[in-house]
Amino acid sequence: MIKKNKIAFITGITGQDGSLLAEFLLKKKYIVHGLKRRTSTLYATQRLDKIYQEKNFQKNKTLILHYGDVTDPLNCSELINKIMPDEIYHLAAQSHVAISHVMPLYTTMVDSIGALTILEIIKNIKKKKIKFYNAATSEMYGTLKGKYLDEKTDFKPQSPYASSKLLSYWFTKNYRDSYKMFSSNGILFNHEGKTRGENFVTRKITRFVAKYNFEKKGILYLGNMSAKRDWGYAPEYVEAMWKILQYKKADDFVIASNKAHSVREFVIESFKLIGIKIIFKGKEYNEVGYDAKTKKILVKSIKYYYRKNDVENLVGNYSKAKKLLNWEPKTKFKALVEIMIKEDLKVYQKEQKL
Ligand code: NAP
Ligand code: F7E
Repeated sequence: MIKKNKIAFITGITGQDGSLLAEFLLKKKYIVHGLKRRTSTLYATQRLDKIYQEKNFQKNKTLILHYGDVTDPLNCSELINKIMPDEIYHLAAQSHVAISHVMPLYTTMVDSIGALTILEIIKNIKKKKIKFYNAATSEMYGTLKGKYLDEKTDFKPQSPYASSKLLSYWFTKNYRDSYKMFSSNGILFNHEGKTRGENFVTRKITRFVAKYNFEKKGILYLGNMSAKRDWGYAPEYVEAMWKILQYKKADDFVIASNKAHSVREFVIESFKLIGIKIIFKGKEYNEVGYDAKTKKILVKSIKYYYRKNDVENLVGNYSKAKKLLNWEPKTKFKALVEIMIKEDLKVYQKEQKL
């Protein structure tokens, strides 16, 4: 008997995780369909360039992109009914916490109603049991000082992003319990990599440091440098998403590294890689980081980048994923910073040639 390739549908395929997941699933011989939004330039599909070589209408294609938007139920329904995937990875989101304070309604439309829309579509499909992965987040916990957060910890969201993701988490759980659907939540802690969005703090730092390495000018303006995050390496986290849907039953899993580091530590490690020792002095809005050798100020904390009700500290506990999914993070904090700095040094040089 010929074994048929599995079919996956990824919302948010143009994002950091969606593009990495597409690459991962293609290696596993999946046929991958992805939802992309209409944009005025083709820049949005840049992260897929490496794996997207052929034209969309060619036969035997393994990566197929479709125009759509998770706030458009008719479009999503038509696509899912046509594609009839085995697995849906729902990653589409307005994923920036600070921006969710500026656009709370839009964030909720995309992050909560988007998930509900897809769950409803799957519920109404009777001829196939489609598995559903929901991209939940550690932000749902809020600040719980000194705790290793796991699947049993209570949630206390502190932003429209976190609240809207919590709603998507509950919808995913409700549909599993009420309709016996295979719908699982991955509660992923921060994960970064070479293609991390440029306005998340890690990439903002590594891009600045790479540029500084060549230009030797400028100041890196940041917000709360005392905030601590449990940072992992994104390619390992998308493998966890896949493992969650291969598990024998639908469930919720924390995916983390079990270690937290401050934004300040991330800055120090990044500059170290270009041979600069940074020393910090001052507090909050008056904090600066300067080059130990030249005494030049290279980093400044400013009020503008401070968030309302920022989550101060997040550190996970991935024991359940280790036990049931045989998943463990491999890349440690310093190695992650090095991967990102090396990439941004290359990116800078490439950009200069354009
Ligand atoms: P990302 O880089 O911001 O990507 C978000 C994706 O969603 C992009 O493809 C974006 O399309 C798409 N999107 C946004 N609004 C949409 C809409 N209305 N309809 C269709 N697509 C839409 O996020 P990420 O870092 O890859 O994260 C993936 C998912 O995991 C998100 O749900 C995020 O909230 C969640 N998460 C991320 C982390 C993390 O540390 N990375 C941790 C926990 C959870 P465009 O390219 O057109 O903007
Ligand atoms: O902020 C502080 C900021 O924006 C991390 C998303 O993928 O992970 C991500 O959300 C920390 C915060 O990520 C700047 O206040 C200081 O305390 O890189 P971030 P995030 O908010 O943790 C979670 C798990 C998700 O689910 C989200 O989708 O860094 N910080 N100065 C700054 N942050 C930014 N962005 N820019 C600054 O200048």
